[in-house]
Amino acid sequence: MTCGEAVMKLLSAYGVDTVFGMAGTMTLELYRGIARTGMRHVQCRHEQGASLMADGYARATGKPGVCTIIGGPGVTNAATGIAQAYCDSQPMLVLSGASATLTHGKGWGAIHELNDQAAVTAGITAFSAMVRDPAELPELIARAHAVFRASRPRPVHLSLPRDVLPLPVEADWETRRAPTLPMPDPAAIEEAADRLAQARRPLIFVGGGAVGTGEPLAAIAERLGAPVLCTNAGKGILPSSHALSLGCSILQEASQRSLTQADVVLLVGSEVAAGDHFLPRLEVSGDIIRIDIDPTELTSMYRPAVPIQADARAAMLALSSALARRKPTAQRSRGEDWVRDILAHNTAKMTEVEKLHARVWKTLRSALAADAIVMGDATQIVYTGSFAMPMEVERCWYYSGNYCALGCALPMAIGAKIGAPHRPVIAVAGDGGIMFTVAELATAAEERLALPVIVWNNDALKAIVDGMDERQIPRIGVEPRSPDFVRLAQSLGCHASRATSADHLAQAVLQALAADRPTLIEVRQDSTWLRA
Ligand SMILES: Cc1ncc(C[n+]2csc(CCOP(=O)(O)OP(=O)(O)O)c2C)c(N)n1
Ligand SMILES: [Mg+2]
Repeated sequence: MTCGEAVMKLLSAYGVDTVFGMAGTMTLELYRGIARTGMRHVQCRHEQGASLMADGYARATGKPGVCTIIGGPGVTNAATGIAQAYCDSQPMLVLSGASATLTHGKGWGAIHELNDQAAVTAGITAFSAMVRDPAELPELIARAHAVFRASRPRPVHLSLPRDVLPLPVEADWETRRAPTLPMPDPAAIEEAADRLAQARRPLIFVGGGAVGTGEPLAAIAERLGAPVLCTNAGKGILPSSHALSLGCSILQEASQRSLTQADVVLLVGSEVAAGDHFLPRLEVSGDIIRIDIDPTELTSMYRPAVPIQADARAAMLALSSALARRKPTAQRSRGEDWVRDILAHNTAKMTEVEKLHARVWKTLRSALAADAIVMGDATQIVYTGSFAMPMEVERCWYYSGNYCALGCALPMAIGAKIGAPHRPVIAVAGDGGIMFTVAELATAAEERLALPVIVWNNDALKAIVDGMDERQIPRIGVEPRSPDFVRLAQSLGCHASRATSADHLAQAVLQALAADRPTLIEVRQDSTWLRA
């Protein structure tokens, strides 16, 4: 067995059955391993596609997304998806090739040479290692799994030099058990329960780290009568239809104000990234109780009075039972009135363009089952969607406002559809964003994915146009000429159409979800039907 085969065999034993990649001469032995294990290999058209697909796969399945890429340009191309997964705490294993060990640091001009390749991704991974000997791999891969399963998940990058991958490996490598999760300190839970029970106006704010805490979250919110705000990553943990849900409305004024009105804020599994609220910093007036698996988050600018480092689910279950033993001051009905009031204020303040966006979301919602996954790009319609697209189920709405990389939605949706083939998945991107990764439509067509890809076309990089107009800066480089999206998609092997009415859009999405290939559906912002 070569080292390349041994690595893939070990990953297979850890449960990896799909990899996203682009082969090269330096990674040939990895492909011998892929063949040997019978893994599914999804061939991207650009390594940014591979890393973003791996990210989308991780979001849809909860399992690490794996990519196999060459060193040098493969790594620099993949960097965007790796960095996004880092920002959004997603598990991802990047296996890259590398030039021969002896050439490292010499500047001899080896093919795909990248000075200190491990360092290139060090800042966007939990760890990045250059493997020098096959014998290092069982420990490094066990360490990657420990990061994915027992801490804040983040990408891991292993560089495998072209002279290491063909080396012989005699014995079979074995998997190692993942460490247990950190449990909450009982004294801190009691203190948190005391403070929450005594609060007059408690409020709860949950992020992606709170996924999986649905039942204790609802129980705590109901016991306290506390409104629940969420970030984009936390959408659906408490269903949007719950009377205490404020949804992901943190972009909106009345929701932002609520954080200055609450006397105690329970903040769970979130760094409160600026990409979710577009402010340098949210103002929070009351005492903060924070639960986070990452101790470094607990010292950030959202400084907690009670910092609890723990697995969020374990901590929320403990907090819920501690609260069941106390009589809270706040009342459920008051909390529900407060939520109604905030949501009404938010709705009254919506702009005309947001109302157009909301019309599209309403149509999409009507065509999609509750467990459908929506992958959003950095486009204005998705910013609005964070509050205008309700979600009843967690892990269904993804918009990476934090890294905010144009082009992420299509490859993420491809990865998600491959990981969760029986669930509806759609991508929503702007006319600017779709062009970054449009080549991956060919990947989706080749994989025969029933994937609707909505392109919100306003003939502009509108978010930037608005910024320039506001500051009276001439519009430079923000009105690119788009291709004919319908013909472009068709030439890449997809179905395609342009929405002519709300009904047509809903029908087109339903058809696309049952089609034999992806379908690009263009929705023009200047459509008269949107204003009808
Ligand atoms: C990789 C990358 N480059 C640049 C930007 C800056 N940027 C943010 S939004 C935006 C405009 C996007 O245009 P489009 O996709 O058409 O969406 P719209 O704002 O028009 O809805 C740009 C250029 C970015 N977010 N990501
Ligand atoms: Mg646009």
